Formats: sequence, C-alpha cells, structure tokens
Amino acid sequence: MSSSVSIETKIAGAVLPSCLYNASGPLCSTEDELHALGKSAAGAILSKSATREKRQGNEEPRYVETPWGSINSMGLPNEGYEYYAAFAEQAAAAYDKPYIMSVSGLSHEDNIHMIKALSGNKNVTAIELNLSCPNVPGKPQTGYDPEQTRYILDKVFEVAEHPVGVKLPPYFDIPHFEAMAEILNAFPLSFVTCINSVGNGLVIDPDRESVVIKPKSGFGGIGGDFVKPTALANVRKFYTLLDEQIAVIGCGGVKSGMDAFEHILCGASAVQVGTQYMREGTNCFARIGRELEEIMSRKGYKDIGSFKGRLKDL
Ligand code: RRO
Repeated sequence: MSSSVSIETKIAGAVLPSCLYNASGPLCSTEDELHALGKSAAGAILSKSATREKRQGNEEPRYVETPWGSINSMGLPNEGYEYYAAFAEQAAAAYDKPYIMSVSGLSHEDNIHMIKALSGNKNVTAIELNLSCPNVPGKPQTGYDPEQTRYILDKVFEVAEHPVGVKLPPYFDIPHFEAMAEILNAFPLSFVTCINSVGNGLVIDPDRESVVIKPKSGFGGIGGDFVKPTALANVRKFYTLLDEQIAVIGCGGVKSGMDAFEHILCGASAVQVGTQYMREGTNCFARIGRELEEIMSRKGYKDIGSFKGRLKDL
C-alpha cells in the first residue's frame, strides 16, 4: 500500500487518524468495549447513546441479524451519561483520537441537563445529539418534527460548550430534507450524522410464522445492506443543502472500503460502521481502511478531500 495515501479527516476541529469509526449503538456501551475501540484502527471512539439515568433497555431478543442487515429494538440500554463522561479521562490518557459522546435524553430537559453537565469536561471532543432513536415506546423521534428540532437546538446552543452535531433519522421526501436543512443551517452545528436506523421495519420468520425480536411486536430499526441507498441519499442531500461548515458524517450499509468510498463521494467527511462492526468486531476498521486506501491508490487520490462530494450527475 502506498504510504502517500491518507484517510485522515477532521471533525469538529479535531483530527481523526482514520475517517472510519463506530456508529453509536453496537459494542460501545462498556469501558471494555470503548477501550477496544481505542486500541483499534477506528479514527474516533463514539459512545452508546446515553440517558440521564442508567437503563436496562427493552426485553430480549432485541437485536437480530439477517443476511442483508439487522433489526434492533434495544431501547437505549446504557450506563447513564456520567459513566461515559468519566470514561473521557481514560480515553484522553490512553488514545490519540477523539472521544465523542452520544447523548439521547428521554426529554428535552434531560438533553439540556446532560449537555450542561458535560461542560468543562475537556476530554470530551464533541457531542453527537441523537434526535432519532426509533425504539422507545411512546417517544417519537424528534428529528421527524422540525419545530421540536428547532426548539431543542435553540436550548442546546444556549448551554453547550462542546462542538455539537446531530444524529438524524433518514428522510425520504425532498421537502422534508429542505425543511430540516433550513433549521439545521440556523445553528452552529459541527456535523450531522446520516443516518440512524430506518425506523419501525419488520423482519419475520416465515417458518415460525412470527416476528424475530420481542419488543414492540417485532418492529425495530433496520440497518446494514438494506439501508445503504437511503443512507447515501441522505448524505448527498444534506451535503448539498447544508452550509459548508457543517460536516456530514455517513452511516448506513458500510461493510467494505467501496461502501466508505461511496459515502465520501456523496459528501461524507467521515464514515461510521454499525451492523458490520457488530458482526466483525474492531478488526473491521483496519480492514475497511485498507480497502479504502487501495481504492484511493488505484484512482490516484491522495486524501479524502480529493474526492469528497464529487459525485457526478449524468
Ligand atoms: O437503543 C436503541 O434502541 C437504538 C438507538 Br438509541 C438508536 O439511536 N438507534 C437504534 O437503531 N437503536
């Protein structure tokens, strides 16, 4: 491999040695899992979405793989935000990469409380505010409600000291992209991450004639191969609609260097890996990184800025 190829990137003012890192969700809930990400080739460590208090999450089975991806209804199992805030010190001491905390309060008030409480924690590089958890019964996704999104971002930027980005649900209609982009452009966001799982899909087992996960009568968020075209569309649309200073982070259907290449071509400044990380473990970051470097080398691209967003129309 040509050492002149770099897959480094910059998000929220911080350098990531690789543009590939984990999606919030799989294998990023415990200190051991976060250390494994630190030791791996992942370009950043992103924690599981945190709530104000520790949560057990939904009943099992709550995550199932299919040949084309995954369905989950985890229901935000996590150790509570103070645990992930405390890990920041260990991350800073041991690893030369950003530590990003995902925050997903059960109310606007909880989000404000957590973001306020994190101020002053210099070892947290940035916050990814999750506006798109599809799996908590009775809690709609804020990202599907433009006025709620505007409301929470107004409040967040009154208190946030860290760079803040948002994790968005997938959108499917052009006016919805435009309405969201107009709101997002009104705030000093560092990044948007597109996409969270495609909410409330249904995978069934025809032999058993049943659903495959227990919560919500089998409904859950879909990830993996299934969602790549939707993820690429969301990355592309927001890349074209958002102000230049808001980076787009791609997430959805990435299991190879070519998938990452496609996300970057659509405009992604970094690429997260979810379902494939769950399947393969931390080795996926080095493998996908090598594959991406090989593609770049073959095409004569020395860094990701040389092709980021340069998708051609016919
Ligand atoms: O924990 C979950 O059920 C979950 C979350 Br917070 C999320 O943002 N996306 C997802 O697919 N599952």
